[in-house]
Amino acid sequence: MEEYGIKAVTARQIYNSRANPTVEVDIVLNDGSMGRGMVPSGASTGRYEAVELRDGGSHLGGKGVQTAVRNVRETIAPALIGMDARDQKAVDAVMLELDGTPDKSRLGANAILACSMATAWAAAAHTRLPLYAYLGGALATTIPVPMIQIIGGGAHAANAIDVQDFLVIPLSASTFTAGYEMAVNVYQAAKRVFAKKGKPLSVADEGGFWPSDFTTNEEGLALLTESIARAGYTPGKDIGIALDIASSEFYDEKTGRYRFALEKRDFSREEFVDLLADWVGRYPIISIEDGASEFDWEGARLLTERLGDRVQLIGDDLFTTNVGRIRKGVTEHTYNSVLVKPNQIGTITETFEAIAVTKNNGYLPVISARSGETEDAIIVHLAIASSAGQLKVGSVARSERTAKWNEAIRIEEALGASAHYPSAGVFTDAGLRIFS
Ligand code: 2PG
Ligand code: MG
Repeated sequence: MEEYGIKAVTARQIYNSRANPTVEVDIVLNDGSMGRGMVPSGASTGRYEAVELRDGGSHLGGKGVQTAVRNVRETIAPALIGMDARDQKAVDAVMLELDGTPDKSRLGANAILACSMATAWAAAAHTRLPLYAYLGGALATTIPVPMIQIIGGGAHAANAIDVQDFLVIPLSASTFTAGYEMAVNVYQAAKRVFAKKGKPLSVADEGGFWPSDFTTNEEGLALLTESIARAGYTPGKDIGIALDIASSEFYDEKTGRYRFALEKRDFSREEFVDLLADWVGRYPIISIEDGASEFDWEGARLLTERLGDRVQLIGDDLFTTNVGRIRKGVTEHTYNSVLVKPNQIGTITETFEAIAVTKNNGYLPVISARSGETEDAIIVHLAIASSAGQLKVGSVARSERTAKWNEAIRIEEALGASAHYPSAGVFTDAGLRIFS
């Protein structure tokens, strides 16, 4: 028996950071090497994401994943046993074939991804390499620039405000660890700014502050800019602001209008583009995600025409880590960046394909966690293995978030002088005029 052969596949239902069930898979190889995959889950999910299979019914609010677990045990495991764990592509291909649907709705993308992740971890353990080095090779030394949430709204804060994420990106740090420290300082400063303004302090799903008592969405921008300054940094020079508008959540497909419920205001696509451009003119915003709805390609194109030379425009719901959709974006000059979430597509192989297509077309990949997370830190390894350059994980608080950030600190230390941290170069090398 070959030592790298898959010997056992075990699946179970565990729970994520939002107390929802999710799939966990352990894969053991003949030599005893073990890998574990734990699947994350979104709240503001895109319509075109691969299907997360949930049991339905009344038990656990219908969110159980026992069907997906059973699919691993009964259908996937028998097919994977005996396969070479080092052949990630073959393992993923077998699962795609077993599933046979374009959206992985038969077996569930959660069942498939857990096995795909576990295979990668097990093979890395077998080769005695850290996962990033196993997947990426000796030259995979780029530590990603972090995009870190300070205020969490939208679907992650019961829609207390409409905009979902107010984030910071360090621009003047020369290492990941130093950049991360800057974000930590901003987080602590934001805590003081909230207190000074008499705002109650609680946290949203990804560890950022919950926007209680806000009267406008713009208030989040003002508060964040003030927090950056209070932490001792120059907004726009040391630290840039990123927004995830997650606008699909408040876009009305029938009327084609964007509605800020908090402000009781709604906008045509042109007006919404105007609003975002106005914000970019008045705040140090260098990145905007889902500034247009996943159903509004024209709005996304308009936004790109308007801001695409100086702001990173990320498609999350619009692209759903789907190569076909990313290619459509490129052809139609829509956005200039892609949010990459393994569970939007369902295998490690397809995740890497999405990153490759993104880069080959001159778009910027941003590897991302989900709002419902686990202690698994695989996305850090995927970001480094693929030299993606950027990573979005949520805030600097809560252990499912720090599990990732702390792993990046460790890897930067382990790589020592070989570590490459692109800092603001990730944007300027792509031709974005973020400092003008
Ligand atoms: C997003 C993610 C992470 P969710 O929209 O980018 O912030 O949220 O996982 O809920 O889709
Ligand atoms: Mg998003």
